[in-house]
Amino acid sequence: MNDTQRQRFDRIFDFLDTDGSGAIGREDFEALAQHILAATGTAPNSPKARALHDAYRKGWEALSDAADLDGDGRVTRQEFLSRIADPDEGEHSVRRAIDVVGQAEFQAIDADDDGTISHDELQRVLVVRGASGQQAATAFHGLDTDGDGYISLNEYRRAWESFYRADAQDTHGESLQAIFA
Ligand SMILES: [Ca+2]
Ligand SMILES: [Ca+2]
Ligand SMILES: [Ca+2]
Repeated sequence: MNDTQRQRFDRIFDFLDTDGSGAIGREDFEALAQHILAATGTAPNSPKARALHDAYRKGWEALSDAADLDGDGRVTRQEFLSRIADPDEGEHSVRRAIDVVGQAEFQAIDADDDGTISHDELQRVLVVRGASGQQAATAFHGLDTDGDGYISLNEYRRAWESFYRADAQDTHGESLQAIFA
């Protein structure tokens, strides 16, 4: 992996290790689900909230299947980095786990369930996470690659793929950095 990829993978790890304990556990995924529910104002017992919790639980299972190499129920930074750069794109890959979480996150941010993320929907979440209105606007325009004023699930996923590749021209991936700021 190159230096940019290493930095990004470290950042993804730090994002997932919500309590900064140095290892990702089931409780971190529960905390992530709680954070996104709070940031989007989703009612805790709604079907949408339950679906989100399910998705994060599946994400954790996929991550631990892929990267908990010593089977102790935690994924350390070393375990994470050794597996995320693996080209295996199968069912039990770190990327698959993050894709599951990313899709759940997309659905949570899509507050009105119209299948797209509007500028207001993204801004609400990013501002709760500490971004300025300007940073949120920049992130939105970077993610809305076809410029139709909405972020589709495909646009969101392409940004992730670009973030992973970390090549020279990945302005889309850069936009995701606002989410991990
Ligand atoms: Ca482990
Ligand atoms: Ca929407
Ligand atoms: Ca769009």
